[in-house]
Amino acid sequence: MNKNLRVWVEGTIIAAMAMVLSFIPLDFGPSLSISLGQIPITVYALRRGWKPGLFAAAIWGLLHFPVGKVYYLAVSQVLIEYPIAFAFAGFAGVTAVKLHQAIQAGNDKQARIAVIQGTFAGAAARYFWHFIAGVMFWGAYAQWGMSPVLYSLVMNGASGLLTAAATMVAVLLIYQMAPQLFLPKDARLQQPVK
Ligand code: 218
Repeated sequence: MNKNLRVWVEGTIIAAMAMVLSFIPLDFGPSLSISLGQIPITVYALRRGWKPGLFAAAIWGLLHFPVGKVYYLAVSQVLIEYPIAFAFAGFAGVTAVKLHQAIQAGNDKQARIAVIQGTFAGAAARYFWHFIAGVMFWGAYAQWGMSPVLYSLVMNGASGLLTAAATMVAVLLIYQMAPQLFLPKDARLQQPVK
């Protein structure tokens, strides 16, 4: 298969896997949740880099519409929370080159650090947008007399950290079991290390 096409096809399969994982109910009310779909997206972004990562994550966000899994408060809120916020999960791939170099150099510790950093980058980039949407649109849900900013920070901060923690555990296990998954034979992120 054409190399480019292979990357895109992998991305759409990953997006579908992420959408299936999103059906595992780990929601605690409308504002707090653990998002397991972040796991395959993070693996893929670390394997293929952040650009394909953004693509796969955006497809994951868009898939929420046909399956009817969208929290709707306003058109602009939906645009921020689905195409934009989800796409930003692909930024887990910012450490892909570092990870590939570490695996090629046999530096296991450096590889794990790259996995952890990428995982947090993806979760932080995504939940930043949920935080913004939370301040703008979810203030009416604020509990315990919190201001909209504090409520959004607490809820999206907790959701982001829980999601990052679950993703980190899963992706480190996947790395331990199958490190070659993160270093495809047709990788074009960088020249092979001489
Ligand atoms: C304070 C607050 N509450 C709820 C939301 C909506 N939100 C948060 C995180 C993730 C998602 C995507 C679907 O799980 C949504 C819609 C918010 N942004 N802020």
